[in-house]
Amino acid sequence: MGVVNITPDSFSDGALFLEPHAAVEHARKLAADGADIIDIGGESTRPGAAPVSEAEELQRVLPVLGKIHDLCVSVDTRRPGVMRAALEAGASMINDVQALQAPGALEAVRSSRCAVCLMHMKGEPATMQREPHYDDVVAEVKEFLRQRIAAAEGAGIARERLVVDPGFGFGKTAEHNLQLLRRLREFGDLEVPLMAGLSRKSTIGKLTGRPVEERLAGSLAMALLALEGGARILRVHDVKDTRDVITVWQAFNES
Ligand code: 8Y7
Repeated sequence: MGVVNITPDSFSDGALFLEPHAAVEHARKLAADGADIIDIGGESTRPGAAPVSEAEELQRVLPVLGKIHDLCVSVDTRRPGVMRAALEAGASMINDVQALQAPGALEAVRSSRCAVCLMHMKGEPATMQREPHYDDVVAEVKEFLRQRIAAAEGAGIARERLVVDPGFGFGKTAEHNLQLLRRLREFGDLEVPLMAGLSRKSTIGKLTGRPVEERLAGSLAMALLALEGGARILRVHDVKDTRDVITVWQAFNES
């Protein structure tokens, strides 16, 4: 999954793709580089990011979606209104960092046949990195995801449509993120495909001392570790390089 942020303040590529034309071009490049899914988002969930109105979010996402509906597009949103509009405009997947907890979100995706990513986040984006605490991060994240799978199924969303994601960096310290990565295999118990987003994240910065534009090697190491832990969708900025990691890993695993 290749990331296209249509925001003025993303930490990884802020404002690079705010113009619809630039975003479309970048999406096409990521697809050509080997992304199976393009994830587009119009709201930055970075701590301290400026809030975005629903109208503004729609205005960022829809013009881009309209020009790439030949691709498999995921829309990163927490808003039911944006989910509905995106699905109407041809989105194949909804990637919700709030796991369809907003009132009306389950209903917004139910009648579609889209895939859904249910991600774990502790707290709210603005404050989630203020001393997050867990007794057992893996058990707690897993239990949350188990409950959200049940909520989705209960609302009539077939299990076959679901993907889960532990939400690296969303209300987690570097140590929490490493613990999740070490024990990623345990998420296999949930029996839905696992997605992981570690690309360029601050844990890599913390470990290597590198600024965001120098985190490619760290991101590729994380990608390989996530694959080894059972992740089957990697949400990344550097598609071409991550593809090579996947190719090598797949060859290694051929008996
Ligand atoms: C993730 C994500 C972000 C992630 C899923 C960033 C929208 C921060 N991270 N969605 N979104 N998983 N499913 O660093 O890890 O790209 S935004």
